[in-house]
Amino acid sequence: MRNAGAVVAALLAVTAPLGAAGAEHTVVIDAMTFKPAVLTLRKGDRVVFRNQDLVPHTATAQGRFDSGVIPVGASWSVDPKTAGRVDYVCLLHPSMKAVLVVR
Ligand SMILES: [Cu+2]
Repeated sequence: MRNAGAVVAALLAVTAPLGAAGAEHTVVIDAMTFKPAVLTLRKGDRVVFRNQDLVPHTATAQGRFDSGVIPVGASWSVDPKTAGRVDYVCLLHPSMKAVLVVR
């Protein structure tokens, strides 16, 4: 593909962190599972939830964050500001559970 380099550059520009703040982590949602099931990050890092499954999902931590419905092929991000263990689920499929460990 002639324009592959330009496409990659554009994608990097979109996903690069703003400013000198935190790193960016990705949680892939696929096969009714959050991967990784446990993700450790630092305060201010960004977590991008990318729905690569065949059905919509949410990433919801009561009292902390709620993505709302993430359509198939879409993503949503959050920047946890306080340290601690954050258990989250998919509201549409309560058996889907995972954890963010914010240091
Ligand atoms: Cu779900």
